[in-house]
Amino acid sequence: MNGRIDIVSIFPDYLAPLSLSLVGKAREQGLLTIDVHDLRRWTQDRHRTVDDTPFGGGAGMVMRADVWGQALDEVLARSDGARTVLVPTHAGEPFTQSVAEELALLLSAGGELAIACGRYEGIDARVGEYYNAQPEVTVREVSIGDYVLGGGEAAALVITEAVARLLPGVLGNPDSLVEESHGSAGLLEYPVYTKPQVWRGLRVPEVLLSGDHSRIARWRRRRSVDRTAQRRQDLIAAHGSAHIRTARSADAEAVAEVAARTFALACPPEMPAGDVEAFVQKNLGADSFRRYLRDRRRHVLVAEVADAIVGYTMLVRQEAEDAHVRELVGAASAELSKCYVLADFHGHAVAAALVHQTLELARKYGHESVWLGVNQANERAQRFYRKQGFTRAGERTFAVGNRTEHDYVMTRTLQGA
Ligand code: JBK
Repeated sequence: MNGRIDIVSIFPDYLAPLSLSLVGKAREQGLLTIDVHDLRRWTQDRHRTVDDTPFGGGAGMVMRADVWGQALDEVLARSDGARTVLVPTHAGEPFTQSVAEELALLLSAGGELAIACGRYEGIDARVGEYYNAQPEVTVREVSIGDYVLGGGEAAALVITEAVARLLPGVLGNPDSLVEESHGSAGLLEYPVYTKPQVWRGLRVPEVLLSGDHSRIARWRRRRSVDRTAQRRQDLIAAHGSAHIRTARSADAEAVAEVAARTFALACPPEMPAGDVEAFVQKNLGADSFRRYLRDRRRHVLVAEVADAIVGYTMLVRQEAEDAHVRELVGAASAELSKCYVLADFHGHAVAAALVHQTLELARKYGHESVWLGVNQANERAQRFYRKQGFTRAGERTFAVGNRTEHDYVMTRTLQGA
């Protein structure tokens, strides 16, 4: 059924863009009816007054309940059944995609949406209270964002566009709706590219030209998750805890990428970048991980957020090669050889969940303890491992390039791990 939106404003011309583009086309095709009304039509006095000074004092003016009452009585009488009155206001509940979906559902079921655009300091609060108490009328105060506007009109444009494009038949290609509501839900979009392949010396990422659809999907997911983590930590938190699982051979590239991005974080700041890079190339490339993943004495766990790998651990279940370490930790100790989490996911309990599962695994394999080496300069990591129950057992040296790095050896017994 065809939806209907009535918008009431003292600046009806402000809503003129609703004749353009997607919404304009939907109206032309009869998929949606939008009527814009001038609030002053319902004023009684010669000056067509819509506002007055606030009771209790204070700056600015408040829109009068009697004028709004006349307007909404008439507008809401045009339909029966379910009606929602939206009042865009800075003080409203967040207007989100899920609110847009609810409203689209209301409209496609033949319900009516009225949008009351306030100006000045807002509308007398009794208006919302009164209409919300009417049977089959719901009043919702909504905010499109945490910034100050001059009135509700710009918000009404935003809301109308967000709702209209969800109505059946409005979008030419409903695939984009399906994509929005599935896998990528709650993540920001990945970056997109089109021709030309090289523009001002900038190339389109090679993977997008590869024709390898699963690699492309993984790359896009990775970029979505990275962007979301960089720009919207709130959305990452809403995804809940990371999912921990054993890595499989197909994960080698993704784990290597996390390794390359995190290894430098664990190195002392004065270490030459070339040494870090060479170490990553030699020990942390996709080929190394393919080898690690085949090695039965090694066990790699990965942490995923929204299906992208954001951290990993590697448990090495063999006696320590370094005789000095072997003496410190004993022969029955397994090595937590790697524990890395992308910087944007620190503080999300990802590392703690990884370590917990890794210790659990070592215990199941029958090890008495787990040991690790951590750079003496990396206090953040030491603090983290202490919190996970590791204590300092001694020191060791460790070669990266031509430099000798000084590590602490930390251990944790597995009783009750
Ligand atoms: C704001 O919907 N809003 O977000 C809104 C409506 C009217 C005035 C405002 O300042 N933010």
